[in-house]
Amino acid sequence: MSRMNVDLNSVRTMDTAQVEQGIRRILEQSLGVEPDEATPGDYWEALSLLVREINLDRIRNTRREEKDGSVRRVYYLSLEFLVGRLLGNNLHNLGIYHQAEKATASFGVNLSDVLEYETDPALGNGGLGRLAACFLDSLTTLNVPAFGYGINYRFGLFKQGFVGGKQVESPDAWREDSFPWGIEKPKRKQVVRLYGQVREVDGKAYWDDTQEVLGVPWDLPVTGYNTERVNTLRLWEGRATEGFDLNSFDAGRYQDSRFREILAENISQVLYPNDSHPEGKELRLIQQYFFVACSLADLIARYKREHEGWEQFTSKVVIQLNDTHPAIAVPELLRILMDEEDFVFTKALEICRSVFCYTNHTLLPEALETWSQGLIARVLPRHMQLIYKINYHFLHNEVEKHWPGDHQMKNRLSIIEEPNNPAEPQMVRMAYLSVIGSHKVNGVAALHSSLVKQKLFPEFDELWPDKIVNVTNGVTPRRWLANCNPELAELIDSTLKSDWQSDLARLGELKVWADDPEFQKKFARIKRDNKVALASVIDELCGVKVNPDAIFDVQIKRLHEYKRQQLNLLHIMAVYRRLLEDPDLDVPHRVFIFAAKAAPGYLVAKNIIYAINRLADRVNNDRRIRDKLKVIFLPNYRVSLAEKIIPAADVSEQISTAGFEASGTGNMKLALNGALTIGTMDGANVEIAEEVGEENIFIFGKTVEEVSDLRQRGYNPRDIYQHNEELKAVIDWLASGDLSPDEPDAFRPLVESLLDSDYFLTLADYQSYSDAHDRIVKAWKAPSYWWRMAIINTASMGKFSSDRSIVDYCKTIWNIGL
Ligand code: NBY
Repeated sequence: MSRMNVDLNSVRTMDTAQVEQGIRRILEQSLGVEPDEATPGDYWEALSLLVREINLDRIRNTRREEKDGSVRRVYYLSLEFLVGRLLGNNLHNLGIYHQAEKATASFGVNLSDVLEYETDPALGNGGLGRLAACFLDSLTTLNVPAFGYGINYRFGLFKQGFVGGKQVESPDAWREDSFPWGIEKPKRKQVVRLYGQVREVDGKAYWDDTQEVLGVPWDLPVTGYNTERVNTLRLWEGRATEGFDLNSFDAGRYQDSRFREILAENISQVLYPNDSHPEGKELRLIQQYFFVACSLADLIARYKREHEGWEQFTSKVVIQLNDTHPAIAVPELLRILMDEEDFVFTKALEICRSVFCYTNHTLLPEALETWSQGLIARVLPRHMQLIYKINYHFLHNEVEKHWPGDHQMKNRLSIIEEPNNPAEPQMVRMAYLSVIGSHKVNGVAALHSSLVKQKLFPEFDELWPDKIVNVTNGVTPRRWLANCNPELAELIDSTLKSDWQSDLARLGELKVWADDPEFQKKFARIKRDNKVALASVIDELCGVKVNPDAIFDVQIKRLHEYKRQQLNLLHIMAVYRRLLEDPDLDVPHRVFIFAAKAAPGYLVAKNIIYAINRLADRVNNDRRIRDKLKVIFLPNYRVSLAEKIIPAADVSEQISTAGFEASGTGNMKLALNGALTIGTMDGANVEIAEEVGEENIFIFGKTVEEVSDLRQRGYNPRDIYQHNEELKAVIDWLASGDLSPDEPDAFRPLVESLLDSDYFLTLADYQSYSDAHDRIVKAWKAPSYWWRMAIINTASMGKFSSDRSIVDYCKTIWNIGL
């Protein structure tokens, strides 16, 4: 194969011998090992380097084709990208998975073992980071020119282990393993300025006396399915500027000269491990500004290489802000336009507003980012001035025009939040800055977007009725079905004979097979194979043997009180009690599987993990219940573990308090793989129920309206506790210390949170949840009924492809024709 102009067809038609030759060449010439001495890890590296060569050729083609500047590019700014392992995904996308399988087999190694050698880069917390990765996959697949911009953290999200059932965190130094996907691009480095002060001369602002740090990009090629395009994920790494600052060193200001180095080396060290509570630390603000400043400078330089003048900027560039984490981009672009490019304020703001758009992922008040005015003014003095300027313009022109003379409204909508107590600092509301600086704001599921309009930003929605829109999340069917569940993918291929991977709506054609006994048998067989595979993972990681014929009931997501793993826990305790009371109870065997990381500072969440682990220990070793119940908490949940759990799930727990889960995306992945959902009417569950039909999902619990009514009437969890015998018994048991004899008060934080406030209405939804589980048991007992439902679930997930989400973004937000 020629090294230039590698098109997809010439890659796809590579035969096994060519892949084999490629592996041999790299083993011998790059890694210096003989094939018969190579370890599976060496094979992983050789195959990855081979794919990297192909990708690099193809990325050059993409760049060549875009040179004429005719396209509008999407820039997706996100502090998190949970890309997952890349080799298997790339082999699938390039259409050479089977050749690679045969080639490795010819060396006597198994490709799926080889793939396990790849580190799983955990450059994100949860759904928000994984969504960004699915979107890059779909942007590329849909042939949309796009860049992802983020940070190349040295330490990803911590590794989770359990010691005596308690979560312990250890650093994830993922880059210390070999990682052939990232390519350093020193020529594209940027200088970022911090601190200093602003001088004004003749009405022009000069930001001086700054500390400088370097941002060096690492590029990860992003391949798509069945497309020539290769997009780029560009991740910035902080470095000290070259050499010491001798001036300040000579002057004896050693501290100062070291300062830049220390600062620079820390910027990209570690991902903050919170998935809902923003960390108000100076370093976090610096991380945000650092990657925003590098990315904007980089995309402006690209624009200038392709275009003369600024006229076309707004038609060639669109910048999506993934939550408010990159919101400082608004004043940064304003600063560049005004201070460096001599635009007047109103024109500069207009440009900002036509390129930025903002995605909101949460309604939780404590999750909305604010920064103290004093901190921004110290770290980014010019930006603080510009935020005031935006705010003044917004309040005194736009708000004043719509609500003349209404001072209360100005206070309500001000970017600057006045403290209740004058001793407290003024806070900058990043969400307001993002709304005011963008042309579109979107929520991530229909229900969530309507709550964004009604509860979070009602005044903005009145002022700008077309600004807030919905784009329901989606997941890439390549990673989350084709790659993680190859047997099911094959069954679908052979049944449909159409390209469902690039048009997921095609899955709908499976519905006619839902009642077919032969098809059901095949579908059920695949699920069982996947459960056998997961059972061996469980044995390996937890030392517990589980029965693959049991119901595998899974709850996999970050640990948070609003996601209500504690509700699941209470119900399992009740099931266990029922079995102890009557060990002959005619119920199917059940395995409840959890996987979740808790933010290191979130004590109640950690307490819930500890309780589940303690219960698991008790249940799994109790001979009396004869294996009818097992409880598993898999450690260190991450993308690669999700890929093993999801294909093996029978039941998907999506049980958040209504109104709190913005969308959820695990719910989509699980249903796509034929798991039945037990869920509340929250986030995208509402749309999943709509797609699969009410009879194919187990809905329970209070709706958003009922939640707010109950709160208004005054909710007292103790009333429910007193009146529900089973619930009272399990909570008393939890409080008794029986599960933790060495530490009788161990579960007090959890018990107190349930009985004293129960902010997330766990007790209020308990009975309805338990009843829904009874319906699941009943359905499981009628296999033809169960598999019919499972097949309909898979068949109905067409809407939840991230390809559909990206088409929606293109149409309603980015104004990109496809
Ligand atoms: O975004 C999640 C939502 O909870 C989920 O419902 C939705 O499906 C998903 C994609 O839209 N949000 C999320 O994952 N958020 C975070 O991970 C996160 C991370 C950092 C911070 C806040 C939230 N932070 O403030 O530092």
